[in-house]
Amino acid sequence: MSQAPLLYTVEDGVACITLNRPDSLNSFNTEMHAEMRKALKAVRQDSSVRALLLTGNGRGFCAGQDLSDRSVAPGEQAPDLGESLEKRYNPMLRALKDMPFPTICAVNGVAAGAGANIALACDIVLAARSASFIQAFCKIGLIPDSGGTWTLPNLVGMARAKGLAMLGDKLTAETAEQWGMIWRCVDDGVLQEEAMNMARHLATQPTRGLALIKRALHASSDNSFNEQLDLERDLQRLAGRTEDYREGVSAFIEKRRPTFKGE
Ligand code: T3D
Repeated sequence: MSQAPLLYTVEDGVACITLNRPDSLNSFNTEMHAEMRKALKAVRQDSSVRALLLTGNGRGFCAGQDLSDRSVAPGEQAPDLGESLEKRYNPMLRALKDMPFPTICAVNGVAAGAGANIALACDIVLAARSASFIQAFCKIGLIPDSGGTWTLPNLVGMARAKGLAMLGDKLTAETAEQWGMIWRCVDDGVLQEEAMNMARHLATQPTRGLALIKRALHASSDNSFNEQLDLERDLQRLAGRTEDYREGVSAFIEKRRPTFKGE
């Protein structure tokens, strides 16, 4: 029996998706895309989930598209990659980006092609010290997808985004941290524990407030300062009406630890 291309668990308010095709560095084939779609739908519909952890099995995080599905014999028509993005990658990236709670990526090894940009689409990226990020697209004549052409300049600036995208060089996790591309790089042996601890912590925090933080930060690159002030006004109004805000203030006044319900 072939192994499941993706593992999915929910515990302590944390949904964990593990990419599980280690022999091909967890590259995406059609079956894995289908499983990912199902898992992201399940995460979104499970009201007990307040954080998502994404990671990979084996020595790689994800090597992007499975290229063994992409070789074209002479005379054969090339696959429509636009359709592939429209049907598979873009919905996945939108679903990840729009999760109404924090998404954490534990990059356990090389993250290449779409794999790099899927990781970088998560809210908080922790990487093993031995991990690396490669915008491998240019080496096979493609452009960075899975949001890379938006995410990279936003995270590291245009000069570095162009260098990464056009040279396709390997960026170590340590440099990624120094450049502000990821939150933190940690020793390999503690990556999964640290990522899970962070996910468990976030799953006990004011979930609706965290979702509003994401909305505000995501909107910032399209907004002027004045527009962003207006958005902050609107979102703070919503945050101020949550049960968790009430609880946060009460706990502060009563000098006790708050118990947030994500409501
Ligand atoms: O097509 C569309 O739908 C459009 C969307 C495109 C999105 C994309 O992601 S395009 C970019 C696709 N990805 C790549 O170009 C990366 C290809 N892989 C690599 O460059 C290297 O494997 C790595 C730099 C990631 C790692 O190198 P290394 O030396 O550590 O490992 P390796 O020996 O190359 O790979 C280990 C195995 O995984 C190997 O299989 P084998 O020889 O042990 O049987 C290799 O073939 C396999 N593998 C790695 N990446 C892929 C892959 N198999 C299929 N597809 C892959 N992407």
